[in-house]
Amino acid sequence: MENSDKPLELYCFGESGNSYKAALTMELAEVAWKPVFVDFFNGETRTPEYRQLNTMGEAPLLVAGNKKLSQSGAIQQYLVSKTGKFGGNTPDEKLEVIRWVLWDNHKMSSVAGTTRFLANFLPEEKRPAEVIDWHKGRLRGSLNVLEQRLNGSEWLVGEHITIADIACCGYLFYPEPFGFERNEWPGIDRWLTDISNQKGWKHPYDLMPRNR
Ligand SMILES: N[C@@H](CCC(=O)N[C@@H](CS)C(=O)NCC(=O)O)C(=O)O
Repeated sequence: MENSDKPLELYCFGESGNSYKAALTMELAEVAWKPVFVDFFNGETRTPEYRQLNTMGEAPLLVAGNKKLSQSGAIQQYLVSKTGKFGGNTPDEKLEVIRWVLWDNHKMSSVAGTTRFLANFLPEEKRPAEVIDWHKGRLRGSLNVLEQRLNGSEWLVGEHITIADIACCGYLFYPEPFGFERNEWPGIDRWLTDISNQKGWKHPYDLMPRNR
């Protein structure tokens, strides 16, 4: 790590599945870290102070010594490079891992996160029913891709858990309804159980602070 006697800091909040991917990667890799609460629901990511930390205005943000890194996929790759864990074993596996992380960030977590936000965290009178339904359709498309891959394969890539699994599960442990019911997707359901059986696994609401 950049500075081994100081724990890494992760700017995050409990409801953030994107933050969860970084937090869970550190937890499973047994990396020392501590959360710094981002008050997303009161607009902290839009403040000039936060934009100075992260010009992209998003959580998660990892601070490791002098290094500041945003984008969950980049943070995960950084952790792979520092720990040698969860990045795949062969050159082909490493490439597959990147392929699934990119797919997750674009097609899985962004859709799941947006749908969950619109359907649960917006004030009730502002929730756009048609937009939510449209996103739920997109989400089912992504869940289908994941289900197909996990039918007959224990993990997304190779024989062990990788950051690809940790990325793709980012939103799937949350309890709020957003169009994903575990019992409809047997392959995904089995895989989520296998992830939650990993040593050190914690639910997002037990891993990161929240203000609700
Ligand atoms: N692709 C980014 C997405 C990060 C993201 O969208 N984070 C949300 C919280 S889960 C956020 O901070 N959004 C602030 C905003 O959109 O204004 C990643 O994987 O880290």
